[in-house]
Formats: sequence, structure tokens, C-alpha cells
Amino acid sequence: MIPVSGVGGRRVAVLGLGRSGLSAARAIRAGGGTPLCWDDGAEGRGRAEAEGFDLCDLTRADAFTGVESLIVSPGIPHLYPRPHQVVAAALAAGVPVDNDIGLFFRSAGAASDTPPKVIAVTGSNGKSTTAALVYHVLAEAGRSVQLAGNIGRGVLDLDPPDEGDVVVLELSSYQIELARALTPDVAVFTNLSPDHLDRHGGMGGYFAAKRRLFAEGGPDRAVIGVDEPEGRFLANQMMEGMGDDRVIRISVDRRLPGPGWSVVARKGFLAEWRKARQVGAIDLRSIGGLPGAHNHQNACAAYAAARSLGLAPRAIEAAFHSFAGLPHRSQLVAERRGVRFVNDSKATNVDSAAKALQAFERVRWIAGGLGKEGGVASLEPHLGAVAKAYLIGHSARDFAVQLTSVPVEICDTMDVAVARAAAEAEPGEVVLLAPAAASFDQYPDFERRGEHFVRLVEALS
Ligand code: UMA
Ligand code: ADP
Repeated sequence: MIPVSGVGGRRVAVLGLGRSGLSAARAIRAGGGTPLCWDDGAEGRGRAEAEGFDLCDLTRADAFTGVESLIVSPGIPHLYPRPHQVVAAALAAGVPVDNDIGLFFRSAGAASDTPPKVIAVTGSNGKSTTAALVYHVLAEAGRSVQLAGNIGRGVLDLDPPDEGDVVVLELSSYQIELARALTPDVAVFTNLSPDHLDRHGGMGGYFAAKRRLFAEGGPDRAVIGVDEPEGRFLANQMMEGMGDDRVIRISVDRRLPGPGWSVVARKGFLAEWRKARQVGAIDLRSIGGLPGAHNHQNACAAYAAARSLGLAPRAIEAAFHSFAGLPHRSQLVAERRGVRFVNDSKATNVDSAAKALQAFERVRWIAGGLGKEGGVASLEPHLGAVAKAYLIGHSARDFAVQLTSVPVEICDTMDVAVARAAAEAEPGEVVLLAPAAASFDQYPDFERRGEHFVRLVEALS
């Protein structure tokens, strides 16, 4: 755990007692402060009490008297669609509102003359994969490295970093927007597409939140995906402020002319360019853990981040080959008689399912669940590789009506879908779970859905 610095003898309010809130409370206590813990749910309050924390009802009128700051969990709205009542009270009382990320950046290097290098990854899609890949590459190269953030581990849960250590953080827009200190050494932005708009008051607010990662601290290096206008705008602004050689533009869509530093992957080949000279290249096509153009974008981002820390292209390439991928994101589960089984249960919406479908040449596609607004008709242009769709869950019949260009079979359950797809798949084909729907009609979450798929594949004779 990283003790929070500067809170000795002070009272710090903590709202939300899940992963990030509880780890913040522990770290405040370890730093000599008194956390005043509150959660709207009895379960959260119970968790804190079980660890010996005092509860303090922050919804009381006088709750903020003598309080240093309020630490808010990322899932709790601080501004849109409307501020949580406790956040509103802190704002009205003039109490600073911060989060565990802000505390981390103030505390991680506080006790050392040589603070850790921090690589922070954000973007709409690919954050977890990119952050995990950067972590893997650095670990394979023998660097002492830790991984935390939106990927599931509270940032204050990390071990106090030693000299020369690297910390890789996956940061969501919620986490970035609220952090009072935000000083990564390398800031990475993969891509931008609409998400979480209710929490940011629309697309402008969402982009502004992500941009804070670059604007607040002024990183030494900025790695920016430029395949959308927002990324191009951000890179353009940063190049003016930081200089061409400290901004690395990445793309899976276009060549990037100009004098700067760029990493581009097209047709499966990654190339690094500096001052119009190619200085590194990797053939990504044979890398099993990174299938598809979307993963090539993640590979470009991870490559650029690793190069920023001085790793050689060869070392990065070797580590790419041993990257197993993350569970539930284009995860190769098994290969049987020339048929590959791939779990992309995290493809809960049409965009991510389209990316997964485009990553393979011939697909037996398992889809369906709790369908999202708009349905799946917009997937039609991306179904060229689909031999047949095996439909499950609440939306199975709706999807069957909307998918007009491919054969479909209503299977209703995952058991039937896996059995049918496996029986019909020819060598060279991929049985792909990419539901384009939420899981909640049949599973508690996308992880359980993916695990069920994996178990069924493993049980195939
Ligand atoms: N709570 C309240 N009042 C509310 C809402 C929630 O008291 O109005 C309480 C809940 O009762 C619960 C706690 O707040 O006890 C939950 O807080 P949280 O939702 O912020 O979740 P944590 O467990 O702290 O996990 C958070 C991130 N969650 C969110 O951003 C929603 C985790 O990202 C992250 O891994 C973790 O911190 C450690 O950093 C998850 C996520 O879904 C994976 N992220 C979103 C995404 O990827 O799309 C952004
Ligand atoms: P995030 O952490 O940003 O949600 P993940 O790496 O967990 O990203 O991937 C989430 C979903 O998006 C998965 O279905 C995955 O296959 C897909 N995906 C991964 N990387 C990208 C990318 N660069 N662009 C678009 N989709 C992606």
C-alpha cells in the first residue's frame, strides 16, 4: 500500500467504499490521517466496519466541519447528470474534492529522490489491453513494474515503488476528471468514441476529461492515437507545446507524414518513424495474443510507451509474442482440429463486436444477450467474415430479424450455441463469442458469461 502523504493528523472524508474507496481509506490511515468513511449502500459500510474504520454519515448537515478534503469513488457522479448530494455539500462548503488518483500522484514519489516513472493509459477502447501489454513488455524486459487503476486494482493498493520502478495505470475518464494531481511521465490516449456521455454532459465534456491527462501535469512523452479528429487535434496542440520529438502519434488507418515521431500499423505491419526515417518494424500478423486492427492499435500504443522508456524494438517484439491477451477480449481459448475458439465477452456493444468480427477471416459468431438501444442492424457492413450467427439470450429473436445478410440459428443458451457452432465449424474457422449485447439477462456480468463459454469449450470432446 502507498501511504498518503500530507494527511497526518487530518480528517479526510471518503465517499464510496468499493475497491478504490476502501484502498484510499487504508492509505489515508497509513499516512496518519483519519478517514471518515461513508457509502450509500449497507454492503459498502459493512466492508469498512469489518476493517475497523469509523463510519461518518457524510449526508449530515455539519459533516464537513474540520474536514481536509473529500475523496470520491469513480462510479459516483460529481457533476453530471447531477452531483451526488455529498459532493454538492463539499463543493458548497469549499472543501476540495479529489480522488485516489490525485492522492497517488501526490504520494507515490514523496518519500524518494527518484520517484517511479508512471505510464498512464486512457481512451475509449483498448485501455485495459494496452495497459496490460505495456506491463507485460516491461516485465519481460526485466523492469520492476506494477499495474493498477481502472483495470481492477486501486492505485493506492500498489506497493510503495522503489528507485527505478515503473507504474502502469489504466485511467478512466471518471478518474482523470476528478484527480487534483495528475503528473504521469508518459500519457497514452488510444482512441475516442462516445461512451459515458451522461457522466460528462456530452461528447465535449468526455473529451475534455480525457485531455486533462495531457494538460494538467505536462507529461514528458505523449502517445496519441490520431485516427479520430479529437486525437489529431490533441496531438497537434501537444506538438506545438512539447516539441515534435516528445509526441508520438499512432495510427492503424493512415500514413503520418511530417517530421515527428510516429508508430503506424497497416496491413499487419508495425513501423516506427522518426524524422521521416523508419527505425523499427514488427510483423504483427503472427502474434496470437493481438488479433485484429484494434489490437494493432493497442500494440502501437504499447510499443510507443515502451520506446519512451528506452526499450529496444527487438525486446518489445519478443514480449509481444508471449502476450496471452486479457481474458474476455479477443482471448484465444483453444484450438481444436484447426478451429480456434475466441472469447470476446467484453464486446458488449456494437462497436467492440464489429472490431472483433473484423479481426478474423471466417467466423461462427455467437451473439446476443440483453441488446442495446439501436439493435445490431448497423453491424451489417461488418459481417463479411460471418459464416453463421448462433443467437442466445433475450435479444436472440430480435437479432435474428435484424441480421439479414447471414444465416442465423436461434440457440437461446450458450450451451446450445457452443455445441452447434463447434459441430458446424470447418478447419480454419473461428468460433467467436462477441455478443454485441450486455450479459445481465443470463449472467451477473460479462466475466461470468466469458467463463461459461471457456468451460463449455474446454468440455468439448
Ligand atoms: N456508491 C455510493 N453512492 C453512489 C454510487 C455508488 O455510495 O451514488 C458506492 C457503492 O455502494 C459501492 C461503491 O460506491 O460500494 C462503488 O464505487 P465505484 O462504483 O466507484 O467502484 P469501485 O469498486 O471503487 O471500482 C472503481 C472503478 N469503478 C468504476 O469506475 C465504476 C473500477 O473500474 C476500478 O477498477 C476500481 O475503482 C479500482 O480503480 C471498473 C469500471 O467499470 C472496472 N470502470 C468503468 C469502465 O471501465 O467502463 C469506468
Ligand atoms: P477498455 O479497457 O478501454 O474497455 P479493453 O481492452 O478492455 O478496453 O477492450 C474492451 C473491448 O473493446 C473488447 O471487446 C475488445 O476486444 C475491444 N477493443 C480492444 N482494443 C480496442 C481498440 N483499440 N479499439 C476498439 N476496440 C477495442
